Amino acid sequence: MVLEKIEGPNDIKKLEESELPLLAEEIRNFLIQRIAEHGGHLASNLGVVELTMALHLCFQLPEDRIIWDVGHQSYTHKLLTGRRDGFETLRKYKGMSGFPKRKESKCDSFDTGHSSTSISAGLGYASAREITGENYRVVSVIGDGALTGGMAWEALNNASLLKTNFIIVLNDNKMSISENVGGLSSHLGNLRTTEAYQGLKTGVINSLHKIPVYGERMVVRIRRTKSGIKQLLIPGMLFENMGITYLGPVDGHDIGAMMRVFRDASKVNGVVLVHVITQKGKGYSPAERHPARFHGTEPFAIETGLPLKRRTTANYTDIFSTVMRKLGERDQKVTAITAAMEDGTGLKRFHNMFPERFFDVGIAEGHAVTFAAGLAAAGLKPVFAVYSSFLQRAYDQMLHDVCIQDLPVTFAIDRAGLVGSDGETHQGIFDLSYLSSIPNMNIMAPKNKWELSDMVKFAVNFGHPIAIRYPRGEAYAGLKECREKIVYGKSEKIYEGSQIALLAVGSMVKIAEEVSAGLKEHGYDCTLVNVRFVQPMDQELLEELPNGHGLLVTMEENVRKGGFGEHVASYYENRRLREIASQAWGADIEEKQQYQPQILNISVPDEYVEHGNVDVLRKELGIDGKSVTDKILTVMKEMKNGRQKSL
Ligand SMILES: Cc1ncc(C[n+]2csc(CCOP(=O)(O)OP(=O)(O)O)c2C)c(N)n1
Repeated sequence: MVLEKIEGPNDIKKLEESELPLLAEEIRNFLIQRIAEHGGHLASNLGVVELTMALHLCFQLPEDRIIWDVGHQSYTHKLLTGRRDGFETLRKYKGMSGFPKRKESKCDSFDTGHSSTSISAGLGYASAREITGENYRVVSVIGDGALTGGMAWEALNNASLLKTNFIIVLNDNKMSISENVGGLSSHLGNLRTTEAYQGLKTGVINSLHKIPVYGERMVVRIRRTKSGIKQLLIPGMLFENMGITYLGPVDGHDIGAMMRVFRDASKVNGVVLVHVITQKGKGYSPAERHPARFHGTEPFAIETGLPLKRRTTANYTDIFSTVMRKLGERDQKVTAITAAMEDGTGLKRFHNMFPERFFDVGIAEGHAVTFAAGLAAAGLKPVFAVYSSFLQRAYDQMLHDVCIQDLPVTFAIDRAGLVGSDGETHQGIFDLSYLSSIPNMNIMAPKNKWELSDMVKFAVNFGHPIAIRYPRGEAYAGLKECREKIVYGKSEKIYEGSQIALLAVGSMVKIAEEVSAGLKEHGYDCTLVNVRFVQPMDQELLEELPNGHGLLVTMEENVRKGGFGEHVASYYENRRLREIASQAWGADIEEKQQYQPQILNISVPDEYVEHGNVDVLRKELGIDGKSVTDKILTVMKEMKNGRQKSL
């Protein structure tokens, strides 16, 4: 096996040229086998096998810096830097990450996961190098999908100003997760069809070189003239006009051709963009035929490409998809927006049925939100379906463009809570915090699949900014009988007990049922509240609960800071302070204070949560049913002994 000769960085350089095609084949087989077993990003990785090999052959790691945009395509890079064994634990808890991680290897220069950051980070490295006087080369590898993100263009604009030596490799496979969209994609399409251009340019320059003295000068002049012959041959040389040297297009499965271009690129002064054409899913026909399905995949059977576990139950995305279709039929004003996640967010059916009311804006979450604000200001009912962690990108747009104007935009926030194997960059554990800090933003979370449906219907006709956050995976089908009408700002009491009240947000209702059953075995009869509205909170309920409940337990799949539990705690604390401040209470203060309930916040700790199976993570973080039950029992014991825990 040639692959076994690769024990660490730069070992690939020791191979014979004739061994390289074999290595590419072995890498592909290895990736297919491991991803079929563990799941992961397949199609993007199969597409960049030769590209990664060529980079590793031309550059010196870890001295030179390679930055992978999104980072989901870095598996070959991991293999070539001595992490073959890591694939046994790929994306498992405490195992190897599916993304580049600086703490995992010196050859990973920058942690990624969200799109369109690589040019900014690479430019930062290149500029730092000028200041520190070091001599490494910097290469950012960005896909055509990631290049639709605004931040990439902010970085290109800046790069052309800074003029530092910096190589950008554009990995163009015509695909984002689904087909790439927009003007940039058409522009790249034009460039792709000009393969003849590269040959012609090289041909002209070679011939000129042969002319003594004058030829040399003409070559220099052509190279210096920004427009040069390229301008004559290619309309709209976007990159060249920005002061960025454009090289390519080059076949991304031809190692020799890429090595020649990368060596040329290393000699260019300033910023150079190498346009590499690859095929997503290359070498595995199911992935070649269905690159979107194999972008990120669960374990599958290699022979057929079919998932090992057939899904028999609906997930929340399916429920959202169905309700959007129904709403689209009923109301012409309902419009749907995605930032390059048509499949992942369940908008494909809406797209097929109402193409004129569907918008894929590219990987551009910030733009998507302001675009939705525009639609809403013009009288439509936009729904932006987005993953919780990607919406972090659009905080200001939500605040500045939607909420200040109180515009009726619905945010359908999928993958809220722990997402599992994609790890820290993708966990949706901050949305309750960032959303609840924005005035005019309303926030809901459904306990089960019927409630998600009811909430989406409620939201599109609500007339103000509103977010619904729901988790990845199977939609809870329990508690079907609890389907109280959604009333603005009101929680739902599922059952009433005494002593302990569980206030559970969304996905935690199911866990709260388990906790409640566990506590019953210890003689406690709980009240279970489905919070429904995290913002505004149900203040009437908060006033009522302390009567008869010594302990209130808030439960959420969000970090503690800025989460629901903290808001509840601060509600009672403010009430207490108000009481103290109020002269009216006079001698009653002591007595009133006794009504302050004891609160236990169950939440994700205030830290980044690494990759791993969601059930494993819940246990590790202490938010699974058993851990919560044990914590409550401990607090109850302490309360009985008269030792109250602080909030
Ligand atoms: C901010 C953000 N939004 C959405 C995503 C989800 N996402 C991951 S990869 C990807 C497509 C990237 O396409 P491209 O850059 O062309 O890479 P390819 O997979 O085609 O190699 C998307 C939309 C993300 N990672 N980050």
